[in-house]
Amino acid sequence: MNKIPFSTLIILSCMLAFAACSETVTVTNNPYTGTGSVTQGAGTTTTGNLFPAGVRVAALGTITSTDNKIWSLPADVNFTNSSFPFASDLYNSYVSGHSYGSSAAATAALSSSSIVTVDADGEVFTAYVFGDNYFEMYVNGVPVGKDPVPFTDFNSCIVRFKAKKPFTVAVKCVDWEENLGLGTEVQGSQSNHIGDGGFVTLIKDASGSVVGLTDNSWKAQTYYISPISDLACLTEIGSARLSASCNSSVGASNSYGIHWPVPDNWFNATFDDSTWPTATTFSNGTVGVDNKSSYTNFTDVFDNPSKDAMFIWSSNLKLDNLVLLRKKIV
Ligand SMILES: [Ca+2]
Ligand SMILES: [Ca+2]
Ligand SMILES: [Ca+2]
Ligand SMILES: [Ca+2]
Repeated sequence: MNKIPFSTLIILSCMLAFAACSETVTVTNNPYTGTGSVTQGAGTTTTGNLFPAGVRVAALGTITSTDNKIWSLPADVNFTNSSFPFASDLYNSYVSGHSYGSSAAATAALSSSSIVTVDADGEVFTAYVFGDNYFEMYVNGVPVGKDPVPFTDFNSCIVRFKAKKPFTVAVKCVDWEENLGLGTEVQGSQSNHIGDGGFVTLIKDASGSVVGLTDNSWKAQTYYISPISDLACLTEIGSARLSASCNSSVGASNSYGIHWPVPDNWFNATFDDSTWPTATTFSNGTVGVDNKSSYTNFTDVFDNPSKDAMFIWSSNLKLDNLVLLRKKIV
């Protein structure tokens, strides 16, 4: 048998597998002029896996920036904090019987103990939620529900709370990462695939009327951007932390991350979000939910023709990995 050059073998194996051959990116050492803290390369794992049953490893870690600050990866979360309640399931393949076929079936299965009291004399509101990948929701500063599946497989949730209007919904959203600090995950032959985020909710009152939904009237601020292969691609206009000019096709083992401290009281009703950017909306196709039962079983709530909740995020669905959302429901 004739010898075949190794490079030819790689190309042949890519073609045979119908998989994309690995892309690479060169990391450029330009100066950073923004307000964040800069890290480079991978972080240190501190918790090996928050959810061992999951498809992807949902680890936690830390990383030190060039200004000598320590940052949590992918974010500080309350997943193991027993005082922060888990949301109920719309669709959760990890709990037997909880992959509901409709919002009505999921709602019918709820117990009254899942209702979190914000105002004792309030009415019961129901929020339907799909988050890519993880969320923690507050109402007037009270934790009302966290995502029971931090990374994948994709799930969806119901959050119920007793409150009085107006109330402020605040959500911490995390686009999780397998390669801590690098903002990437393994996909096919690509070891530094850049994952994306996305969050959608629709909120009904006790009578079933829609009182809130995600759209571009929400506020959205990013606190962690990664991967960045050239620090000169980042700009800021006012409080907006912009990365539209950055490479978002593939990451690298020596790419950069940008981090900002999360304000202590960001979830309270009194927090001033007036300077935050407004949320950007994204289509179902861009977020990529059209083939996910955890979304498509519930289009009666998420894609209601007259009250269509939109996927929202900060301005960069791929590179912004820790995003805080806020909206006052009146
Ligand atoms: Ca999830
Ligand atoms: Ca994701
Ligand atoms: Ca929708
Ligand atoms: Ca991402």
